[in-house]
Amino acid sequence: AKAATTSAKRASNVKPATVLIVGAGFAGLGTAIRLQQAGIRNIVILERASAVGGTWRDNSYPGAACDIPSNLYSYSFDPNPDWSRSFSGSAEILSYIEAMVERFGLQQYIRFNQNVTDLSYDDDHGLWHASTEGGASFSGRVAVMAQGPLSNPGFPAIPGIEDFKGKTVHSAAWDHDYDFRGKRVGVIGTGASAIQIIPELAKQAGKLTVFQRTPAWVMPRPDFETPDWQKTLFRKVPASQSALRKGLYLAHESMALAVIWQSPVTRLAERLGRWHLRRQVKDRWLRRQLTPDYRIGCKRILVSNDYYPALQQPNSKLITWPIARISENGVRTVEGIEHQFDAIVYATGFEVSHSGTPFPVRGSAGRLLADDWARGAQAYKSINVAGYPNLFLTFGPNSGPGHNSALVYMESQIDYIVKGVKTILKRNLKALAVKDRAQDEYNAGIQKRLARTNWNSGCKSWYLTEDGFNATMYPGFATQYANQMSELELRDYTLITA
Ligand code: N01
Repeated sequence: AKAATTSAKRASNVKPATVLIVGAGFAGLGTAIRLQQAGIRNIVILERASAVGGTWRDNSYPGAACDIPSNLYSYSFDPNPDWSRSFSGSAEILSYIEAMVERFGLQQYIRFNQNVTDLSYDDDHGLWHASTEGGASFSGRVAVMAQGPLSNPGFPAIPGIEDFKGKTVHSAAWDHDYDFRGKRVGVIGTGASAIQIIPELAKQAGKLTVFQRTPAWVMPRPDFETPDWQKTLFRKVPASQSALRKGLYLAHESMALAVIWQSPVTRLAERLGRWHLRRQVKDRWLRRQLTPDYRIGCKRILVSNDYYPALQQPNSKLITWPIARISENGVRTVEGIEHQFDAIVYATGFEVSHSGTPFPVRGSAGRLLADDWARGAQAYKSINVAGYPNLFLTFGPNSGPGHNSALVYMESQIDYIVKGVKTILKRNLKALAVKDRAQDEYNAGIQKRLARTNWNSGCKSWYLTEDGFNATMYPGFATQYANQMSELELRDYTLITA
């Protein structure tokens, strides 16, 4: 009774939005645009920072860029004819997002500096309530979680990290005031972020030491400046840009054959990776250190033309001995050598929560999402969770793309959310609640398909939990994902009327 009184009080304090969105990155803003286009304007977006952009605001390390071509890594409903390169840098992507906010008038919806600490469903009123760090509360009939799956920097569990007396920097929280020029710099990690940072740091650092635990598959990067005639063509004939996007989409779809499953394309892709390594690294010893020992696709495939050359600069060095600890002065490896540094860069990825969210999410009758997901995250079509009515997830369980643009998946999710909200409004529902049975059946199918994928072929990656459960990736083509999201199948939901 006490909880009901408290929630009623909270509900009376705040005028509920129709849709409450957590996060003003690509997903949250895209959702707001499509809702607005569908005539739904009572929207509130809660953003923990003081600016929009999510990943592309936070990842501003030198060399930060997208490894998916810009014409595919942008919204089909907001094409940009002016991309300066085939693979744009993070600053240009952030400008695209900022311009999108202007173009669609999204500022009115965004509440900045509102870091959500709790999201709870109130069964009595059919409302979601969000509490934020500063003590404010917001509510909405529908809640959309768009806080991003990789939004908090992750530091490895290496002993002694706190002991280091020099400068510590994480790739996802770059310190632009620190001057790396002439310094002794250690980089930990050789993933997607590291291979972009290393070539830039190699230009600045006096001495650069890279600590590699697992060598990655690195492919050539077909990056070039966009010629002016192409920008003019895209502006004058928008269909030409759509055609290029379609071509890029299909080319990436074919990559699924290499990334997700074992096929002749997998072996072809491995040959291309080995050819790239042979062409760029002549030293046999170094080549051996850089040769991956797992099937391509098991971890994220990297693309770079300047990573291998950067490792061979006279001021660079690759260390493959495992790290024993971080000391006051630098990094000590297991064979007992201490490498001394002025700065250590952690390109070690993100905190990945396989069993919850960065803040507590409470569903019907106070159930906690972290409890429901204790044995691995599960959702229906990656987007709704049984017991959490009117809640929609972007990049929820098993929606991760290994081979195609995240924005393609995002568009499918956003359009599904719009369908859900329209259904709730049109039928004047208190709630749309996915059925347990529908969620279980969906997940049984997903896990069966996952068992046969490359992600389970023996490597360690952030895609998997410690015990090998995959709640991250979607085991199929983007086209299959889009098809499953194209229809809101009402038989899989309980429709709760007011
Ligand atoms: O992080 P990661 P990331 N000792 O987790 C190493 C997206 N992204 O930031 O491979 C030593 O991939 C770890 O080693 P190992 C993309 O989805 C996209 O690079 O685990 N090393 C690895 O080398 C990507 O998948 C773009 O053995 C340790 C590295 O740190 C995701 O973000 C660009 C260690 C972490 O690699 C994450 O990428 C960048 C330890 N104790 C990122 N712990 C685009 O362009 C970890 N490592 C779209």
